[in-house]
Amino acid sequence: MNKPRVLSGIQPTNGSFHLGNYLGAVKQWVELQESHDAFYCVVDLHALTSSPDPKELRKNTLTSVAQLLALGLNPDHCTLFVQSHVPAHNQLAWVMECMTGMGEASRMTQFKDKSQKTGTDRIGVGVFTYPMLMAADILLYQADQVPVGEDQRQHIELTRDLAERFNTTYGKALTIPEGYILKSGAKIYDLQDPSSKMSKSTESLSGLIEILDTPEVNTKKIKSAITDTGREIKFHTQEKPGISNLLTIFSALSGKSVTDIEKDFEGKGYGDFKGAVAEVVVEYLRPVRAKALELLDDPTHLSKILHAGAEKAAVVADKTVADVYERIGLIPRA
Ligand code: ATP
Ligand code: LTN
Repeated sequence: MNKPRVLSGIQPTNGSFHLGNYLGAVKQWVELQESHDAFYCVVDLHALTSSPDPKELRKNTLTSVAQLLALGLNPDHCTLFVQSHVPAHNQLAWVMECMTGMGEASRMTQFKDKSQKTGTDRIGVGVFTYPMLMAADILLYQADQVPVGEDQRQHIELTRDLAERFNTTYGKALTIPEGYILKSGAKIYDLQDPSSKMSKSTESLSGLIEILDTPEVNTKKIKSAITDTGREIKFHTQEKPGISNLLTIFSALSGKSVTDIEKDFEGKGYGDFKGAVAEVVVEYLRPVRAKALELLDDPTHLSKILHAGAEKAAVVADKTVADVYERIGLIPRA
């Protein structure tokens, strides 16, 4: 009963997750569901910030759930739900927005990057308030830990600041969460451009390993991954970013240490190595893809899981909202 609590979320912004999402986040979700009281959500409200087509969003939300189950989440061991099914997320988000300074919200790297790309005049306000909704997601569940990739570190820091600010002003009502960010795997890089992270919102899909892609497509992508000068299979992020990225992937999926893999490939070339990486990735993902496609054939089953998840999540979330509302001076409805 007294297990520490974890919460995390993933956006349904694409038809498939990529290997970065899995190694940076979801792999840890699967492990933590055994040792922690785990809450995981598909953050469809966050996905609205990228103005998705409604049909696509519906499809991607269910596909996200199917992938999470196929990758190993077990609804008997964790609470799996869709963010918009629990209205408390919006309720607490507004309170968080009222406690956040314009300055600190403007300093969020994700907001700065997106507003630079799109231009501040045309960017939606949702991109600006995104981190406060994320803080609400986490604080509602009194999460102790938040398993995410490296790119989310700043959002977790803001969440901690907001929780501390709330507790100092209104009394200790919110747990201060910590990021659960691994040293290895927290940042997987694009296969074609190992200086940027593997990302769903990339322009070219050729550097992205998608969980639901066919074995043929993924093999081809890995075999055409950019490699570095030299011939040695050695982990060195500065001199050999491409090979290092492939070594990280190989090691995470095979369970072998990077040093052992380097030894196995002593005297061999990049071609052999890429072939071996492709095999490990494809064999790892083969049953996942099959399971996800099978789950998608039965949307009623998925809906049942999500219904039960939302019910469980709402009990915890509503309690936090009631406490927060009372502390900040909102009177209860009679
Ligand atoms: P993307 O950048 O690929 O469009 P995202 O960052 O917008 O994805 P989500 O899909 O919500 O966001 O990410 C889910 C989880 O995957 C987060 O914990 C995030 O940190 C992690 N993640 C995303 N990309 C990578 C990556 N390249 N390496 C490691 N973790 C990643
Ligand atoms: N911003 C996160 C997704 C996210 C999240 C959360 C992660 C939304 N709410 C709560 C952890 C906890 C991202 O990965 N882009």
